[in-house]
Amino acid sequence: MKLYIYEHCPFCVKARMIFGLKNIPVSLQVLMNDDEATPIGMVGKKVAPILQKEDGGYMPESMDIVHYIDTHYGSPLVTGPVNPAIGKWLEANHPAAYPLVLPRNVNGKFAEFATPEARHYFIRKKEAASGSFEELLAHTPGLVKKVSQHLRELEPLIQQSNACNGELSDDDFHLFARLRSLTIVAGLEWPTRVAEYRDNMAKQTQVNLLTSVAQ
Ligand SMILES: N[C@@H](CCC(=O)N[C@@H](CS)C(=O)NCC(=O)O)C(=O)O
Repeated sequence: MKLYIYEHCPFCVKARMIFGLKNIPVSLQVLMNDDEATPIGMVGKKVAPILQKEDGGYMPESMDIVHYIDTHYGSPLVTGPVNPAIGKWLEANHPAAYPLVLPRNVNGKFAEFATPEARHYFIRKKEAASGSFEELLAHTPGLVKKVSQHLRELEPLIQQSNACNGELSDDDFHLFARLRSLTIVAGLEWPTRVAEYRDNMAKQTQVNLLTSVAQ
């Protein structure tokens, strides 16, 4: 199977996680960020992730990919209940996390931005929607404080370092994808239990953290 991804993309992380967790071989293919033709040719829109299944068919939507792989390859692993408090935390954290992560992505040495055209495509598109990256970066100190506070609030919600609710659930895909994105931000304070969960999930899922390119 082949999984088309962007390396910075949290939705792609969710799809990558299930392959790592189940130790299922998959070939990761990074799309250039300005390549519209390839994804449109596969699923009719410019989006990642896209799974090319063993039968040759294409499947978009990260959580559809997670559930498809989980139920079709070996015994299902994602069997635990979700905790609405995790969903609420993710929602409350997004407005502060997004403007911290977004402008840092272009300096993260990701393969999808390897050409100037691909990098400029991303900057143009995202700045049109969210404002200039320079302005977003200027808000760093306040946003780092806010997200560090969010991480403190998250700590008591994490029950185990291998499954936030004690048994692997959809929450782990959404939560680890967010925490992995946040590792590109330098200067965040990570409480011990949250850091243990982040590091253990990275190991179990075989998805790299972004600490080495943190800014
Ligand atoms: N609901 C989709 C969302 C996927 C998504 O929004 N992916 C982003 C990349 S992070 C994308 O492809 N955006 C279009 C673009 O980059 O031009 C999923 O869960 O897979």
